[in-house]
Amino acid sequence: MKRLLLTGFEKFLSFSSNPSEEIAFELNQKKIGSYHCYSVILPVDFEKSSKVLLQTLDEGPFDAVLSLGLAYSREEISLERVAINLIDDAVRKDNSGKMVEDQKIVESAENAYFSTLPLKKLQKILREENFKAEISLSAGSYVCNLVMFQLLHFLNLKNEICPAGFIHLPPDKKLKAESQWSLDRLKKGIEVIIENL
Ligand code: PCA
Repeated sequence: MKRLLLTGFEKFLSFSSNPSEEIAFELNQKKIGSYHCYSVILPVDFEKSSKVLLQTLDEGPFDAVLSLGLAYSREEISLERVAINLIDDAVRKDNSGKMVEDQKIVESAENAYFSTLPLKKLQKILREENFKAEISLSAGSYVCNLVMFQLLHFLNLKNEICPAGFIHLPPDKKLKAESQWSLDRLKKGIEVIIENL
């Protein structure tokens, strides 16, 4: 069976939970479509997130890699198209209390990488199944973008060609009362994505 690495993030800032962590945790060791899922929860930390991710990728190869994170202000499942070689957040500290502004993620690397997930196909299938889904042109410049960039940079260096990318999740109802999403519905959306990679 094919192997899929699924990453989520621990809680950060003042949020009481992170749906990406809960979903990665619940799908760990599950068989979905043609994949067996292996989940890892990443720290929301500019340094440690990359370390844990790269160590895990070294234990590969994986046939697909899906990274998940929370985008508190978004309302749809956001299929991220591009990761940029930049950390720049003048407002948000990471979980170690560190703030980073205007810094490259990997000095010698490309400025950006595109997701290798079949974004258009995934958006179409999600919408057909009544999940609100958008293709996003920015994963931000905080820890999620950093992880997406490190993931695509690693695969590029190793010449590993597989579906890989990042998905931002909207908050679930437990996290934001006005949200249209239950955690279960978000999880179902991720399962639909995995089934169609
Ligand atoms: N979301 C943050 C980092 C961790 C997470 O779940 C982000 O969008 O960068």
